[in-house]
Amino acid sequence: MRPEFVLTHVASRDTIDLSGEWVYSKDLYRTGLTDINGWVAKSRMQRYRDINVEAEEKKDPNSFYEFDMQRGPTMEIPNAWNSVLPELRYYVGVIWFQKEFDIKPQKDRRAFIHFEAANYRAHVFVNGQKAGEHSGGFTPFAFEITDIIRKGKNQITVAVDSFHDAESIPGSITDWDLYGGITRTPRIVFTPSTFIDDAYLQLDQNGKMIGEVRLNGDKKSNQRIEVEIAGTNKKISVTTDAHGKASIATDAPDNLKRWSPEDPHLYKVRFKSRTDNLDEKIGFRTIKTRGHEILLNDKPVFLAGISMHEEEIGENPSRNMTEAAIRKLFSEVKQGLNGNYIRLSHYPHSELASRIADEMGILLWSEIPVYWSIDFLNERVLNNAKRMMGENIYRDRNRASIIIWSIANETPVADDRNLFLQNLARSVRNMDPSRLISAALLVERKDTEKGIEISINDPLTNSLDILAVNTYNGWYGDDKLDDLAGIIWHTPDNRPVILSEFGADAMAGVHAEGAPFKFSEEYQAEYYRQTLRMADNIANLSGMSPWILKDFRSPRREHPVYQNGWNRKGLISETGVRKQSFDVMAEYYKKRQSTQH
Ligand code: GCB
Repeated sequence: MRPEFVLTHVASRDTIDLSGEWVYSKDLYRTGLTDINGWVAKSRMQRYRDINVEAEEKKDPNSFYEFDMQRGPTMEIPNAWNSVLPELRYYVGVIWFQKEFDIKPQKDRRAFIHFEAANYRAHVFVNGQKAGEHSGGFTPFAFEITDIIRKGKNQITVAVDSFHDAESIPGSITDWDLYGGITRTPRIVFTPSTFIDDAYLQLDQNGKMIGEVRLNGDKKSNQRIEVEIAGTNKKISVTTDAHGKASIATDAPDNLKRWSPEDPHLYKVRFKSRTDNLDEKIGFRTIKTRGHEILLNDKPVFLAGISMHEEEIGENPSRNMTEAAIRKLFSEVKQGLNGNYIRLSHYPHSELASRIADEMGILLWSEIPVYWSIDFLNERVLNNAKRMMGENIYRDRNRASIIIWSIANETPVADDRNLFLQNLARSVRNMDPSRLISAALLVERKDTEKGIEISINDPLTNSLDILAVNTYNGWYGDDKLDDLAGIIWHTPDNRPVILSEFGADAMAGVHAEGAPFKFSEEYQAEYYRQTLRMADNIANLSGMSPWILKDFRSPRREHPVYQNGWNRKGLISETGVRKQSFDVMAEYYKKRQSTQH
């Protein structure tokens, strides 16, 4: 499941950042990709051709084109097109993007085109030639273009298709915005001809240092690799095998300072080979479970968290998550809510987000969008899911902040689904045995003479380290807020349980004078108070990530007074205004903190 090119810490490489203005062209019927009969597209439609249409038209009066990727409108990249123009708000289909860039050739240097993310499928062409294709909207991909590039002007063209078909992950209906486009940074990346493609170093669950280095190129085998951890006197030296791989398994340096939310210490780590060096900043911590407890550096930790979509604060977000935008949201969690944990929902967020969490001392859950219903019987879908997890894991396995890989959200129990997810869990454990595996599960509810009883009855639990559940009593369904504190939860004591979601909509500024009504801030705040009373009665609860930090765009939410395309379960509004429930959570976590020490 390892991507062909990992390009660990790609931003530290010699790169050309392709962010900025790109020309674009809509192509609802995909005529630039295929003809009406499914054959190769008509040449007058092929947006990726290595030509200047205006010049061609001048040269030959009989020339005929139905596109022009030089004189078209432009769009700022990275960006989701849905927010850029009102007519693209609900556009689902292909948009072509093109940009030119200059290259000075250098001997013995390889070149790649790398995208941090494009939603959902990307067809990539360089100088008129196909470089590759990728599906999955939230993980990076790269293609080698060493033999396609030329001296001087080069041209890159990408068809981004936001349509989700029967094999897509997620499927076609979600509770978040469609957000098509090149949503994270695209780059040209240069490397030596044999380079360090993949390098990681972490502590395993027992505090031993483990890692791996992979070289790519002609001279990959039998090279000495040295790893330096600045400020320690540890010397690690390993040699690559015939596949260019070297594994690390050694004692941690004496006095190694452990990374934690209270003291997020990062070491400068340098991986050195004869042909290439790679610099990383890495925190070292252990994460494991003991019975119902989660142990961070061998001490029980309560995950005081919140869920978050990848959407910046503002009236018209476009998934353009700059460093400042991420820091603003993360500070609301760490400083505002007194939290130590974020559920990055419902898909892998950017590499930058997990790097900033490393720096700020925030624990993370990262998941792929195996969400609601997908085709669990289809082996290609399973392979897609494994590949996506791989792209996330190989990108982020140096991040101390990430402690949980989650494989699914609210997938109804059924044989096909169980087999699919058990298989996926095994694959994740093989790829990364040092972290914990979870999934957001549905619960079983029974009304008995004792009252409302909730239990987790899911065969998947045996494959998981942490049981996470989403619960919405008091918002969805008929339960009253007064019922919540009395709900009886049955949880196993051999595994930690966390509440991966609970929440209620409220529109900031809407207040109830008398009895709280749904969508008022008072109702949401009371919902939080009562749900927290319920949570305090759940034996062995090890953490929570209420739904959600900020109101977010969702085409499913169209109440004309309160929603208008926004899911309003945020503790802050889309423009960052804190609702009453924000203070309820902040107080709760403050109290939790003071009882933990
Ligand atoms: C859920 C989903 C989440 C939704 C949320 C809601 O259970 O996991 O994606 O947005 O409920 O607001 O209903």
